[in-house]
Amino acid sequence: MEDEVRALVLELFDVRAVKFGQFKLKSGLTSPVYFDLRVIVSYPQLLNQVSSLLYQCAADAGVRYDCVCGVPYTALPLATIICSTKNYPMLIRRKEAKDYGTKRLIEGNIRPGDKCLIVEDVVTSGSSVLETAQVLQAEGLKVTDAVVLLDREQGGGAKLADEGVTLHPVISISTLLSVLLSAGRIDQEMCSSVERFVRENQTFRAGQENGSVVKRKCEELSYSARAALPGAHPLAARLLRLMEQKRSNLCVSADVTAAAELLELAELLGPLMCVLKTHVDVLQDFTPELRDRLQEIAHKHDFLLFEDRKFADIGNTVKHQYQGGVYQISSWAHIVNAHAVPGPGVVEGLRAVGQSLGRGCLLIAQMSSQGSLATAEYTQAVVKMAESFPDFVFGFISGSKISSNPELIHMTPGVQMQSGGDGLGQQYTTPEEVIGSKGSDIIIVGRGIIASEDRLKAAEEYRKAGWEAHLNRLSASS
Ligand code: 5BU
Repeated sequence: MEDEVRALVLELFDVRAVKFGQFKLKSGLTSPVYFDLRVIVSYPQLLNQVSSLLYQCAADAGVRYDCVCGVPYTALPLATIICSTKNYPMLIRRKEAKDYGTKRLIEGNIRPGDKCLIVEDVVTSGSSVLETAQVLQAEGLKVTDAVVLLDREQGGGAKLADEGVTLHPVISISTLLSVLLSAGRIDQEMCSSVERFVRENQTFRAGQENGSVVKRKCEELSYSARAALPGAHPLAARLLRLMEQKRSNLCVSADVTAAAELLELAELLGPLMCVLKTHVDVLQDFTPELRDRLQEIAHKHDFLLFEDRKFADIGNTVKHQYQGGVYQISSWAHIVNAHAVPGPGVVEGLRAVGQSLGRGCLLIAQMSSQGSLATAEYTQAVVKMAESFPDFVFGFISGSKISSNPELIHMTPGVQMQSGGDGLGQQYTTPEEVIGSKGSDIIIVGRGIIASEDRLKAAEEYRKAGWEAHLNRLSASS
């Protein structure tokens, strides 16, 4: 297969499926190499050649399977050719977020218990393959192997192995570089620059500690390191910086009904929190002066204001709800949140108002309440939606870390010192669990503080618990 791989690398270079230069990636990073394998559909022979090598790669590794599924979209024609020439049944994974909930996620004849081989064009972090594997597994299929044309060797193989999926690459980036270098298509300088990029942009690695395999996510960075990432939203960067300075990942949910009490809380707890979360529509005496005072106190104690409005309408309506009405939320709240249920229009409407004001939005990917209808597929679709609005969406409301992108912030409600519930569906998890085990960034605490006799003391206890859990997580990953 070696000669065939060599010939294929040169061909991919010649049709510009592999490019060298300076490319801005979705993550905000600038990469010296870029793979655009979509172009191969224009070259039927190349398409056949790639498919045949993918099939051969699985065969050489002794992988046995009953059906094949390509990761949408570039790998779809590759999986089709393998299935049609080698006589395997194919499954198609739907990717359209708008279809979640109403249409099947997998098309084709699913026979639970069958083993499905995943086909992919390029693997970086492994998350697309993993998502497809999880959707297939949710339908009762077994997924243990994936074949990929090109492995960027940035940690995807290790991440997938960690999840029980073995990755079989036809071409690794090191092979690609050495073939192109020896054929004179790139020079040593370019080769070294790509090697450095790969080394410095690892997304996952597994290490040995005390004889047991310990998972280490390389994105386990301090808040200030995350603030300095090139793709961080300015509001996220500001929040991460102030969290580090104040040693606080505590968001206080000030669910009170009197304006004076809200201001009192903001003043009292200001030094301890990074965010003050409000529900202004439960106040019986909201006034424009309250807005101004809140902003002054937020400025004085350096925290952000988050109106937990949970927008969930069409773009045009949320635009008015955000900007106008009695509360004029966009004029004072640094952060708002939105349900993804209406589709991307809800974010587009909010962004039209908030982006120029430097505001940011969190998408609600999971809720803390019992019986929440947010399924794993829904949450995945929300992550995708967030990724498509990096200039406005800077994170999630979720129970745990749902995106490995360190530029995105996870905030978790339903936090109290003791786990349990409130009798109305709320479910509580402890700060240690939320930050330490679930990998979230910020704890949102309401009644744990507000219903306490000594609010200041309670807030300090939550701040300390959240901060220590963060420090422990950092030291466990270093
Ligand atoms: P609690 O008193 O800590 O239970 O208050 C939690 C706050 O977080 C409250 O304002 C809720 O409206 C808010 N919240 C939540 O509890 N769960 C969710 O999934 C979301 C918001 Br989204």
